[in-house]
Amino acid sequence: MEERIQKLLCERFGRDIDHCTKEEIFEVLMLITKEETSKIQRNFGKKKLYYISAEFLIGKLLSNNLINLGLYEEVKQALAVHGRKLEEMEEMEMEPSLGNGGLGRLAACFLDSIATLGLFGDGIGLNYHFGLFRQRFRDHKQKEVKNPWMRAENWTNRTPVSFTVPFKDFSIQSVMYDLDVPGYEAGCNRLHLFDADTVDESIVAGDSIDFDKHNIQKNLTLFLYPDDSDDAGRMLRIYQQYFMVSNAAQLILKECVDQGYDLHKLDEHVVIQINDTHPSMVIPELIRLLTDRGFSMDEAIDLVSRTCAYTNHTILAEALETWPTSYLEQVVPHLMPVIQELDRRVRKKYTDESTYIIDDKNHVHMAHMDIHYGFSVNGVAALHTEILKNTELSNFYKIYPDKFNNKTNGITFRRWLVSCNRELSAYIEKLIGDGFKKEAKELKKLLDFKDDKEVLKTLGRIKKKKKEEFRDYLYETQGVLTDENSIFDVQVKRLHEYKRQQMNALYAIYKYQEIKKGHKPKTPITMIFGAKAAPAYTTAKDIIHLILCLSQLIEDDPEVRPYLRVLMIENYNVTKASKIIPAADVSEQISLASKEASGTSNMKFMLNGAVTLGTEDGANVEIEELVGEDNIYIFGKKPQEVIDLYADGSYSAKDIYEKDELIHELVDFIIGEELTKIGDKENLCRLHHELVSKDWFMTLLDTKEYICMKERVFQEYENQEEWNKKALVNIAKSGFFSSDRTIEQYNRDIWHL
Ligand code: DL6
Repeated sequence: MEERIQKLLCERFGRDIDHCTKEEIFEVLMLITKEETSKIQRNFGKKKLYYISAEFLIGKLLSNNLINLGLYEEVKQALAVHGRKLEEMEEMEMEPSLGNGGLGRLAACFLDSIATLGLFGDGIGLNYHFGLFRQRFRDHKQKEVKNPWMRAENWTNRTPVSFTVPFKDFSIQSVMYDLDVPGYEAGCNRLHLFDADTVDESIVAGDSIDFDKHNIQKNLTLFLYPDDSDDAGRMLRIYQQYFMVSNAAQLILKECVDQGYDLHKLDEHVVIQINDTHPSMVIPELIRLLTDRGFSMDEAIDLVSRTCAYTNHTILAEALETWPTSYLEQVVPHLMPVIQELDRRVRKKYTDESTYIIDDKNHVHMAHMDIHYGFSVNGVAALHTEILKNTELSNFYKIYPDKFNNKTNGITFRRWLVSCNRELSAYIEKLIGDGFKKEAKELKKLLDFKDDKEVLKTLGRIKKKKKEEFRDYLYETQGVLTDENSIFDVQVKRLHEYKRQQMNALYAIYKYQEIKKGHKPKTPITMIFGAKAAPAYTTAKDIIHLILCLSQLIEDDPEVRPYLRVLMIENYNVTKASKIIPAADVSEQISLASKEASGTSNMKFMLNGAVTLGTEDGANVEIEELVGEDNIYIFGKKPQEVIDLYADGSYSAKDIYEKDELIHELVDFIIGEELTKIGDKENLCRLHHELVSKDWFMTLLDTKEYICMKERVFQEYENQEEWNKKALVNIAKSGFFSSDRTIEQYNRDIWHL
């Protein structure tokens, strides 16, 4: 390996390893990894899965791919001979900006597991040039700037595959870029990312995320989730979605024809997983393409319905997409007759208007189309699927009880343990062997060490080491020095009111006031946040402002700072997740019960030995069932209580605020002198008003219980042996959340590859 690295460095840069920069070495390692991946066998089969998703949050690939190829140690040693560190080269890699949150990261974990299990399945998405914005903090506020992550030499390969995608007034010629996805000690699949040569990065002004939304040829694949607060932005999203699915549909048919398959048996050779509603237009597009090839409408609809399966990732109405027919007429008029025909058939068969595809306001409900014309509908955690069946989609469940099924999410242990926590992974391997990397349930063997004091101490030492590493990382990247001897209490996820970062901020206010009164915690507490807010989501941005103001207030207060810190990681992404999750003691999963479909960071924290403080929501429920109530802290109203509160409209934040002295005081602190002299009064007052007069996601409902439970968590942390035992039980029971298990279930129940 050493020779090979040297040879390539000399060929490309005319220098040997001792004289090359980290960037140059990274580039050569990437080329070697790509070459090695191209040598492994491609998975193949008579039937192929196409996983279509607007997001693939794949993260950096070097170490992950080296691990999967079994080359990590070899490369590490080859570099070490010259005093160079693989970790330093990894830092040179730009993280691809192809996703936003859990949905996109799930798609990436799934690709890893699909390849690892030797299943024949590729991903299809878009090659966003700037992807999701990069977050900067300025004046205690989020500022969005563009994220130019692509480099001339990168992981994707341009292919000759190209399709013509028709829009109303023009068509666009696509280009397909491929990225190899090697499984762990297994075969390889691909992620196909579509793009267009007409796209022009120079139309984005400076560092900003502003551009001409009307110039589709130039802007089509610039950004993921372009601002949709105006018509042009919404229309652009339709252009993007159609571009993605038209390419997907054309690729699928081409591959079938190339294989010599009979398209009349499409469903025997193809299964399409529609990841959330962004790819839903693949249904009418495939029907259109088949009828163009002479298929009758009846047969085309029947075939496509037996080929497509839909995953729902949210019950939030705002995230269940609907598009006005007038928009679709302006962008893809050729699709409208198909959509109208699909709707007409539904109306003919069913009387329940709530299940129609086109409603009386002329909006097309994408999820409705997926459910009627797909053969499977799945939720992403047991509770979520039950809520879909009994509440949100109950009218559909009545019609199609057999289509509904649950597939609890999972994460790949290769990235979220083996790669991001090499120390813990190595120690587990020492205790129980390395079988857990492929058979995650083998982690259960760790329970044999539950009462082994040495093992528990070692777990504590590993945690401390990961905290030290995070301390160094945060200092290098943000200039903030954390205390590795403090408790790391971590909430990292997209910023949304339902996830209730604002409730966590109220705890910070509570603790600040307690310390001011002289009630100091035994062990200092570091509250760590990481979150991006959608650029047009005002309340979410106000919550970030509150957190950053609190952070500043405490940093400047010598009385409080030794006992409490509030820190926010800037531009939270996969790379930063892989640094903070192994270092966390407490995993904050505090969404309003019934609102978080699953959550996947809860699983990553658990696997790395953090203990969950959470509500009865999403996959927290399944974590609790596995670890038992002694090894998790659950608080707050139950999902059904919350559903009932919404149904009878009886929740009143104002009542709580007016009747409860403590809550009143905490909420008013937001607009008090301490914070308004640091922050922007307008933003803080707006947030205060939102909390008191609306509080749509019921923050104040659970705040007191949350504070009590969090106090208990910090008290119990003081008994380190007992705490480490909880950590061990969490790790031992996390095997269920391997995405290998999830994918086995998708394949067994839905895909049948
Ligand atoms: O299924 C992956 C992930 C879940 O773990 C999260 O609970 C859920 O919020 C997320 N859903 C989305 C879709 N839109 N919204 N909101 O990102 O999916």
